[in-house]
Amino acid sequence: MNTPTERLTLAQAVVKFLINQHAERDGQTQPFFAGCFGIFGHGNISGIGQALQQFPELRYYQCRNEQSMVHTAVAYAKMKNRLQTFACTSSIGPGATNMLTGAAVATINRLPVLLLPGDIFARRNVAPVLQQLESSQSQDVSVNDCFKPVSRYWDRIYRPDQLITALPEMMRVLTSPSETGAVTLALPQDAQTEAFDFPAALFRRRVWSIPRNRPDARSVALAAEAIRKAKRPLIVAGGGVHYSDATDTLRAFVDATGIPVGETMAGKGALRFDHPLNLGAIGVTGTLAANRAARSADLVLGIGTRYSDFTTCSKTAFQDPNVRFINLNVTEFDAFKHGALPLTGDARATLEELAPLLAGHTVPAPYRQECEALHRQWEAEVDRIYAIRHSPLPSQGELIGAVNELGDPDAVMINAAGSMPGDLHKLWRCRHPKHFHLEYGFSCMGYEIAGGLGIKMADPSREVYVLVGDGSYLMLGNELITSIQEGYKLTVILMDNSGFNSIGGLSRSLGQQGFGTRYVFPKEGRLPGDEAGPDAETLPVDLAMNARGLGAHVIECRTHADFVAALRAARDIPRTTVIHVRNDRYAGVGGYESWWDVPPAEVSTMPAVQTARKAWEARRPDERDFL
Ligand SMILES: Cc1ncc(C[n+]2csc(CCOP(=O)(O)OP(=O)(O)O)c2C)c(N)n1
Ligand SMILES: [Mg+2]
Repeated sequence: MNTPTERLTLAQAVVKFLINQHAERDGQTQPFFAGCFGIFGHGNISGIGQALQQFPELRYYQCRNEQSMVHTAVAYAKMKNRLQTFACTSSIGPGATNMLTGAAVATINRLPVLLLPGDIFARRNVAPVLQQLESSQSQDVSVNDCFKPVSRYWDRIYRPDQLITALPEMMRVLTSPSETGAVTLALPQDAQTEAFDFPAALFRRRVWSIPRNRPDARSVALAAEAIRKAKRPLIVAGGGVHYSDATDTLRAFVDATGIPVGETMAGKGALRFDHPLNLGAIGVTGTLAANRAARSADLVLGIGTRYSDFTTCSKTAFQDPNVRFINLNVTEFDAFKHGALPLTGDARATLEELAPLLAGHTVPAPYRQECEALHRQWEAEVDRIYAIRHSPLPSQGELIGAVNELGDPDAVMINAAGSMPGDLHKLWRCRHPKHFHLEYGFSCMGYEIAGGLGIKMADPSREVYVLVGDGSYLMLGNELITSIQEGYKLTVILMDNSGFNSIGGLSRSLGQQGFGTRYVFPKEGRLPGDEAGPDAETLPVDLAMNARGLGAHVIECRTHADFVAALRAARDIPRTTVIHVRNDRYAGVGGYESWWDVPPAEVSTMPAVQTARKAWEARRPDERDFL
């Protein structure tokens, strides 16, 4: 039989294939790849670079840093509930390894992204090529092997015809609700340019249906029975609620059953903040309401959660001796955590199956009233923190309050690392499911601005408020330029506290006086910590000037009133705007009966460390095994 073929280079075949892949769920179909981010070098310019030039249907975007372009893709995919993403192309060597951190962000957060790092020559005769890692043990080693543990699918394509089996595997993983994450296809520089007669069918329009898998029927019946018997059930809503587009179904389930909800970092926004049974953030960065409810819950319904230590307060959150877990999760691995009754399936489909079996059932009335009272008390606490007017420098909590109350209510707020994730988890009032975008699986400093760009690209109709600390800004702020280049306006709120404040606080709690967390000059060969007080000589860093230098419109603020005015002014500025505000390093938001296991040194000559160790030893026995 004569099958029609098309003669293309390996790289052209990859690009042509990507253009023809679509994803469908609930009857809605869209191209799976919205474009390709890239930085060219000798490892991809004549391969993928040439192919992108030849096939402009896959729009190419120039970025500043390979790590940040993966962040942009990941944030885009999160905004799109994993139904769409980007490809990222890099050269070989450092361009490739720059993407490693981004790959880990994608895989840990279960968000799809396709990485196409260039690789060393397949034909080998000219080795070692520029940027090649040599190994005396094997010629089949390159830096791209480092992607293996952070990729859900990894392949190296030495010959064009290998694409015929690799590309469909890549798509299966990227569109799988349970397996998705980073996919890496390492593409040797020479092989990218080699031609082959590909079967034309490889390039047919293909639609990948994203299923809503149903859980085992008997397990659903057992779950309903357990929920009916429970006196103090609690829902832990995770990112899976969003990815499955189950927020409306969850609200109906909560309204019908009266079961209260605590939200994880990825799950926040699953319910509107003012729902009377929304207890808000749960865990280390949780509210008093959710943490109290967790402590005495006798049944926990984990929906789309990985149960990270931040959610479980390092396994101390749930203290009822007989507490049991039911996990609704599309990933079997997560569904089985905490010795749970696993309901392995799509969150929305599973809630739909569970709801009819609970018809007429509600939690005991006194429990519901208790939870509603906790919710109201928590809202009063947020009001209190929003109303603080700290001086001379404002507190972070009041600034967050201003963004929440004066910012566009349809906006998306993005953040990832530092002291803000905890404050935002507690204080941010979600008015719609996408209002709160936290990357807290990897909590990667530098995700904020690059990710903000991805959000804006995913939904240009929304305002995007990028909340970024000075440390994160310095680590990876340069995609400001890309946002200006491509006309995607961001409002960046640069919270400057002259250092790594979150780790400063952690350091103090460990008896270590903020060592290594302030931006100050060394004194007598040592970096001063908090013990130096205001005497330490600060660094001449001007981040506002830096942002201006990158092309952003910059508004500098000193007071809360300045900040309010800046937020209003920023709404009317069409270009990416950076609002620079200094805040007080010590005016933080407290913890609410939560705990996080960070062990202080077991032996030390520092008395404060010894004290911290004793306090830690007293809490450790609260950690539970759920067997
Ligand atoms: C890439 C990366 N490196 C290190 C850390 C550890 N870390 C967490 S928060 C933080 C400091 C963040 O500083 P900044 O952005 O200024 O926020 P602040 O803590 O001052 O609010 C560090 C170093 C991290 N999360 N990510
Ligand atoms: Mg800081």
